[in-house]
Amino acid sequence: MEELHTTLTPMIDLSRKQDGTSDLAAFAKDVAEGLSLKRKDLPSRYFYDKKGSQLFQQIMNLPEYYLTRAEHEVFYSNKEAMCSRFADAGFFHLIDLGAGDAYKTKILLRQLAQQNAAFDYVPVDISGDAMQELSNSLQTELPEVAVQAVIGEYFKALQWLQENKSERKVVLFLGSNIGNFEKQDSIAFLQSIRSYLSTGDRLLMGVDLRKEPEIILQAYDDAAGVTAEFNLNLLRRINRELGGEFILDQFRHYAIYNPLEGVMRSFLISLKEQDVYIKEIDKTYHFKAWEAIHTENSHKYFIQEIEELGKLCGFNIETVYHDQEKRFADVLFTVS
Ligand code: AVJ
Repeated sequence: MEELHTTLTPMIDLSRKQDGTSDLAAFAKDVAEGLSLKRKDLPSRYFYDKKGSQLFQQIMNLPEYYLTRAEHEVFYSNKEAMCSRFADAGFFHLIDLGAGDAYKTKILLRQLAQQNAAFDYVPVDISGDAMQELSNSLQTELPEVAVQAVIGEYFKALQWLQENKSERKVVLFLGSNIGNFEKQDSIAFLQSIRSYLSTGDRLLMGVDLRKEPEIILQAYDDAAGVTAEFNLNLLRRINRELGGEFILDQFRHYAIYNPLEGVMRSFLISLKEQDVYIKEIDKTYHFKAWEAIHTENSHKYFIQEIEELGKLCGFNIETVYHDQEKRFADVLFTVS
């Protein structure tokens, strides 16, 4: 297949909402719902405003946050094997859900380019800025790779791909992002992904594995306090975008690991009894002293759990790739 690499393909922007509601209205609704619960709860997807994304970049470079380095090692030490699998049946679309800066995926892209594999790269991300930056950086670093960036939510992007691209697909869902979902939601998420794929397609999913509790705990409660900042930034975002009146130093970050369930949970705890007004919602929320807001779950898995999860959703394990210490796995599934 001949590709014209000098042609700049415009990015596909699926981020505009069809139903007339704004992102801000959805944020306000979710915050209002979450803070009205008996056990207060805020969705972790709202961590990632500009400041939050920067803090997450910092987290990935922390000595305690082993996940990113471990997955990088998995990719680096298995790139030949992974890429020859991907490319074993002709042309494919490499679809990167939540691509961001594609730091890890670039290892595969370089390998695939070196192998002269027939593919194009379809990074998907809700951040238009990130997709523009990634397209530009790939244009200089790997001009031989055809790139079609998509701005939008995962399922909108997958639906667009299903309707517009008939060729084989390899979907990447990296970085233990699956770990943020509750069990039921992870099943629904993977079943949805499966519904946009066909026999012969593949999924490569990055998962953090069960390990010594102290190691996990430190990854979410680092000495420099960056994770605490990241968690508290959610309140800062509510203040800025919704006119909230949270006083940040009247809350603290608290993280705890449950080894029975394999779940790392993060909270913001009110240090005293207080009322917090949020202008955009026009409501005041009461906090008792030591009352918590649950902000995030990060699941750690046994490979057997991942195998069962895959089976429930129409995926069979083809290969499990590990780092040397078996802290992290990238699991290659085929569509069953
Ligand atoms: C981006 C969801 C994989 O759960 O490890 C890092 C986010 N939260 N430190 C994770 C996160 C606190 C991260 N994921």
